[in-house]
Formats: sequence, C-alpha cells, structure tokens
Amino acid sequence: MKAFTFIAAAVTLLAFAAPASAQFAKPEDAIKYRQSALSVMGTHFGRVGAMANGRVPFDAKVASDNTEIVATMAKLPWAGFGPGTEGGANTKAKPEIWTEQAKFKENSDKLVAETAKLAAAAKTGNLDALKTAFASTAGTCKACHDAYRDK
Ligand code: ASC
Repeated sequence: MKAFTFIAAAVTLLAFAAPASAQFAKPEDAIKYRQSALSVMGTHFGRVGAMANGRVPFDAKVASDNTEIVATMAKLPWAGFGPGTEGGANTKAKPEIWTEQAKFKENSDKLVAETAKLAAAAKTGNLDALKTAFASTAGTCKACHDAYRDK
C-alpha cells in the first residue's frame, strides 16, 4: 500500500512537471494520436455534412450528437504536434507547422471556435443554421489543410 501511494504520488508529480512535448512516450505515439483524433473528427463531421448537403435526411438529434463529438475532438489533435514529432514516417504534416507555430495555433484555435459554433447551431435544430455553420467550419478545415498538409 505504501509503495502504491508512493508510486501514485510520483506519477502525479511527473504528470504535472512534464512539458506538453513529453505527453507521449514516443514521437510515433504523438503522430498516431493526432491522426486518430483528426480521423474521428472527420468521421463525425462527415455525418453532419451528409445532412447539411442533403445526402441524408436531416435529424436534429443526430446532427447535434455528431457536432458535440466534432467540437470535443477539435480540441485534441494539437497536443500531438509537439517538438520532435515533425518528419515522422506516414505523416502528411508539413514542416511549416513547426516553423510557423503561432500561425498554426491560430488555425487550430479557429477550428475549436468554429466547431463550438457548429455545435451551438445544431442545438437550435434549424437546418439552415447548421448549413451555414457547417460551410464555415469546412472552410476552416480546408484552409489549414491547404497550408499545412501535404497532398
Ligand atoms: C471533412 C473532412 C475534412 C474536411 C475538409 C473540408 O469532412 O474529413 O478533412 O471535411 O474536406 O474541406
């Protein structure tokens, strides 16, 4: 029990002391994490898009549930772009992410803000509000991909 308490305290201390860049054991873990978060976000954003674009019938509850997931996921990938995670295998991330960190952060902050607005729009149950917010959010996805993701 004593040893457990000691280890628990040590782990807690480490967690608080560790810089953001040390949240992952290996750079590949950070890359996998950010790709997974972006993939989950894209899946749920796609479901919203299908309704916004009339490919599937609009269901306010489904739209709202999916936009909540999108808004939560939008906060996650950025921790996986820390120092030392550039240039891994199987990544389309451009070097500019690390040479223009302030600009990249502006883009990620914008996505977090846009997806929060998207979730708020979905909550109204109004399809036109959802369409407007979806288009705006998709534009934010695209602008960042154009600037920071290899083809
Ligand atoms: C999606 C998805 C993206 C964005 C982007 C918007 O559904 O997976 O990456 O929309 O295509 O332009």
